[in-house]
Amino acid sequence: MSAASENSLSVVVLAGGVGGARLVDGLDRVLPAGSLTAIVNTGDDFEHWGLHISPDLDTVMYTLAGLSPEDRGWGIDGDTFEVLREARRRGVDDWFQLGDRDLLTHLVRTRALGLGESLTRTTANLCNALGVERPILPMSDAPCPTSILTKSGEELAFQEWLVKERAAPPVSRAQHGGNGETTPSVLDALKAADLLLICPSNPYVSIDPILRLAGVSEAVRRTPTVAVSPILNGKAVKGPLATMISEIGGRPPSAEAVAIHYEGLLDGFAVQHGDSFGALYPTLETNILIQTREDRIRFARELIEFARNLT
Ligand code: FO1
Repeated sequence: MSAASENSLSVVVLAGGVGGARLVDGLDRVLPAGSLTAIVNTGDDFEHWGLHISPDLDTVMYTLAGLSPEDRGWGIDGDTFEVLREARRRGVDDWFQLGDRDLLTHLVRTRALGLGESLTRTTANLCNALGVERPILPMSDAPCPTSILTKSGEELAFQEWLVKERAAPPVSRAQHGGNGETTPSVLDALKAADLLLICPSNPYVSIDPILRLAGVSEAVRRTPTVAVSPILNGKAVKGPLATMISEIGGRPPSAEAVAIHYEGLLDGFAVQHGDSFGALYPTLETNILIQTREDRIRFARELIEFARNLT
């Protein structure tokens, strides 16, 4: 990496939901103002109750605002579910749990998008209202819906597969729709980046949707890039990734399997103690479980130090 000091490093993070949000939160507390940008997956976005829901953008936004529940990761801590209860009572779709306070985010977003505002601008306004100062950029302003092709040949919208079907149908592959375009804000952030970090998010449904957009993988190849493994000692911290690696990748879940998926893109990799596998690039082997705020800050410091020392 260039001789840029920690103080002047421009860091761009590619992030999915909960794992991404936790790493961004740690970095947010360690890096100086103006040096961190999160590019967030919108492949999970969908319409529900006529509202535009952006689960990953909201998870990162609520986490940086200090509003995320520690246990669940998504939604707002302490939220109530009166509207959901009423939906259930009236026989309205209730498989996706929207909290009462969380609902306001989707209402405001849907109204703004309906008035022709971009998702980038709408997200910035939602973040400002919650006091979140770091830029959170949607990967695209255009719809890029992820769908899951199951082994039985069915195609399910991502949230239907994940939440409604509880990720039960075995997966043949993830499909990424849309026009493949990112945004000028994303391209500017990538151009200015001294360091790219790939969060401990699901490679198939959180990171690949970002990497496939025009100009992104080229930026990853020209910029020092470090990924953090979303698999720790053979298990995913959250979600269906371990099973997906077996089903899509055809190998047992491991940090190495994730590194193979990112082949040709990485200059460094952070793995859990005991998960090193003789990679050809430097590996940071430490405690990468970042559930508590203390762990997020400790790990963010270790990761930045590691990345700065890459040659
Ligand atoms: N995940 C669930 O498993 N069940 C839910 O009912 C659910 C509701 C929900 C509401 C708002 C939101 O922003 C996220 C929500 N999530 C829910 C999480 C989310 O859909 C997924 O974890 C992400 O898409 C994966 O990154």
